[in-house]
Amino acid sequence: MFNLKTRLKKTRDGFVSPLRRVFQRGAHLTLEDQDAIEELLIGSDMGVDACDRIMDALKEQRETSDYQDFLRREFLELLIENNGEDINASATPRAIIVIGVNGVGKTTSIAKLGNYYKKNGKKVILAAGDTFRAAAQDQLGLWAQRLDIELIGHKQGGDPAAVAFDACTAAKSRDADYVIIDTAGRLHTRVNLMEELRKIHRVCIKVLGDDSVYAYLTLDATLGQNSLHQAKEFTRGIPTRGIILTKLDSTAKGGIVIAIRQALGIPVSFIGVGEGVDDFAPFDPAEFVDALLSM
Ligand SMILES: Nc1nc2c(ncn2[C@@H]2O[C@H](COP(=O)(O)OP(=O)(O)OP(=O)(O)O)[C@@H](O)[C@H]2O)c(=O)[nH]1
Ligand SMILES: [Mg+2]
Repeated sequence: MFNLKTRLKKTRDGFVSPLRRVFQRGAHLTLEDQDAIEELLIGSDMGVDACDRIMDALKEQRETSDYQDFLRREFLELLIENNGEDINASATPRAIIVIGVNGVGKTTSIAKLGNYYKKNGKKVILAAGDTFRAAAQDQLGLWAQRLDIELIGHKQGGDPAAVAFDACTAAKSRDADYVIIDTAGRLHTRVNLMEELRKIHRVCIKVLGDDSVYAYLTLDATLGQNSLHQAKEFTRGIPTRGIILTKLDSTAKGGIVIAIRQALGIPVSFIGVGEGVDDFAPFDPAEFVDALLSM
């Protein structure tokens, strides 16, 4: 298992350490200190609302000696409880449609998620639903082979909804727990893409029922605030249970975790902290905040 504190090094160095230095300047915060804190909070990509909330709380706080507790409490409050999925819930198979713009890490995250479920004793099937990009199926196929997980795919240019249908049907007949469906991040037009995703969703529901189909939206932590706007478009029309936040190891702006929760109202369910299949874990707010703030 990776060390989360080490993986968050960029955010710790670029955001938390400078923040700590401001708090340690003196027993009381000057106006100048407050400005510096505000600038660091905004710079972490946590969003204006979250920053305002912390600054308001800060102004009531007179002493700086317990800043560590203060930050922990404020960050955790903004992340609130994580309603991640219960992998022991009984109704299976479940279909997970992994959506998000191109390059954010969907295919890699599918391999990681499949590996995670498999390690937890679940039977998994992967579906190569990105039939648009030429190498997409091969990429997922390599992961499937390496992880010894069954892959359902058609030829390139085929109908992704047909792939999803076959995968869900296979999952049902083989008594699998999860079918995880890859999708294209880009088509000729945005409208086409959203239509295609909704069609995949409808087909899965037809085979497995309403309650057993949901999406995980993949977001790239290095893209920051910009990606949140696009995210809203993706989640329209497809029930999105959670966010898979990738590349947290590659950004100094880990505050984005807080902005996501605030802006989308969807919890971060899993985080990616590297390119390897094990560089992945369910998101635990307390563990995250502790790794961020620990000395
Ligand atoms: N550092 C780091 N790199 C990651 C992480 N997740 C994915 N990547 C890398 O991001 C790149 C893109 O990943 P893909 O999984 O191909 O992304 P995708 O969303 O499927 O891309 P398209 O299929 O083109 O839409 C690859 O080089 C991955 O290794 C992560 O958590 N950390
Ligand atoms: Mg892909």
